[in-house]
Amino acid sequence: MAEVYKNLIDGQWVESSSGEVYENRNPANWDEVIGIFQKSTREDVEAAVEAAQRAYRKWRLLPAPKRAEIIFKAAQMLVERKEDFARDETREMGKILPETRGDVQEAIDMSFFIAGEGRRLYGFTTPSELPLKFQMSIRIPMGVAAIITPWNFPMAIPSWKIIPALVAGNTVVFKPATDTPLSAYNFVKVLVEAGVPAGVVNLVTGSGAVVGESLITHPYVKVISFTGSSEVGKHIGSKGASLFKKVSLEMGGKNAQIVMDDANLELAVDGATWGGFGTTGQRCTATSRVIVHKKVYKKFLDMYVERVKKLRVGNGLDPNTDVGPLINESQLNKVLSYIEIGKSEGAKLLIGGHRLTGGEYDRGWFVAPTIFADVDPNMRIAQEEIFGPVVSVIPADSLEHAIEIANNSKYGLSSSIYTNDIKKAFIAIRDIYTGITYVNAPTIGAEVHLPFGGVNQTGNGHREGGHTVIDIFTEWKSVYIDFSGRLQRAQIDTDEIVKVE
Ligand code: UN1
Repeated sequence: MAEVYKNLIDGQWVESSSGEVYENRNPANWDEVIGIFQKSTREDVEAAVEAAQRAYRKWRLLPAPKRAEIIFKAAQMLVERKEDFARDETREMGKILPETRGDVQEAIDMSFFIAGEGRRLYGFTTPSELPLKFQMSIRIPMGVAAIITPWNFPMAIPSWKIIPALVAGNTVVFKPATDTPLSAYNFVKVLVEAGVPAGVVNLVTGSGAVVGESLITHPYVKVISFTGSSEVGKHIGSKGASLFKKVSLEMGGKNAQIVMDDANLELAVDGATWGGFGTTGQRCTATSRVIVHKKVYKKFLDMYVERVKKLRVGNGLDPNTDVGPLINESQLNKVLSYIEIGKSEGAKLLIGGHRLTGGEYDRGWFVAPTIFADVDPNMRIAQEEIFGPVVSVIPADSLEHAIEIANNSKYGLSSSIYTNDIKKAFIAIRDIYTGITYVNAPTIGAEVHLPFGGVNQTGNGHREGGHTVIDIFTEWKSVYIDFSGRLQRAQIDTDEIVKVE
């Protein structure tokens, strides 16, 4: 019998008021039940938000370096449990072990990095226009943060949000993706064992429609941080705006890798293979368009197909596997339907293009790595996020043309250029409109201490990662301290200034 996992509310592991549960199954082998999780209700969310609101009163007053010490301890515990957590993650999410180790590592990196922020959380001072007056701007925490996360980075992405929220002095109600609740449980359990007090972090599993919706609309929730589809993000953004909540959204991508005629083609193929098919293409940073200079187009395609042919698809726990399954049946159907769309649009299918069947494949959601060539930049497969192992290759006449194609997107998360010409690299950095640009590296692989996020419909102006994430979870308060002993009027008593020695 699979283990039953509970919600965490006010420091207690509790069942949902619904009395209902759901099964979490392995996408590489759906006979395997990973665990049984709570199908939570509005009442559960209310209890969690109220607990977080109560806990906030004390947590915000604990000095930030002390809050950070707890996070530092959690980071050390994550290091100790990395291997077990990676295995759990591969079983529930499907991506290969080296990648799930990387996912846990990203949570470790974020925790150590933001634990350091506990002794910074910098504000600033600035001179006054009036004499004998001091002024500064400081950061203040906000209250209860609602954290809603996707299944593709089930420990890293929650850490990007929960850790800075806590160090900044907020309390948290966390709703993880229904497909990956075990990694959420593992992460939260570490926080509790590291010493995060009761009510400061609450975990409520269940659907977006019930749990997510009641969370984002709750009056006590001050800030919402969401990563997921642009469709859901649009809903959360507009709902949050109508309720005057701060909302940070991190959504889709249609990331392009440009390959110039002077590029190291071996390296460019490495990049397009890892960027396109790592995580089975299920990253918001995944390379889903490769824009290749016409002079090397044919050669690049030959080399790319040869390389992708060698990718071994299978269970992510098998050390021989390069590419795991898709997360669930609906993603499988979505990817297969985009492959049909590509064919009917007239793109040239070079490799893959079908579901894998036979043997272990029949028990999971496996699709062959797929490359379309001769893709027109306006085709749907070049415009819409597929979130699977499907790459569209597009020819370009020049650097300017390649950049124009790269920018022809409603998204704008990541991008990359392969070139050995420093001028071309800097022009690409200047002119590609995305939140991230790589030079001679794939579109995936952001590190936690740089701002992470995108332009256009990828985001709404916030940046996770880096010190910039602190802006999401704090408000600025400007403080003016007049020590002149008299009334001084800003903008009015301008002559007074002249009189002062
Ligand atoms: C995502 O794609 O949803 O930069 C997050 C990367 C990872 C994070 C990806 N560090 O590819």
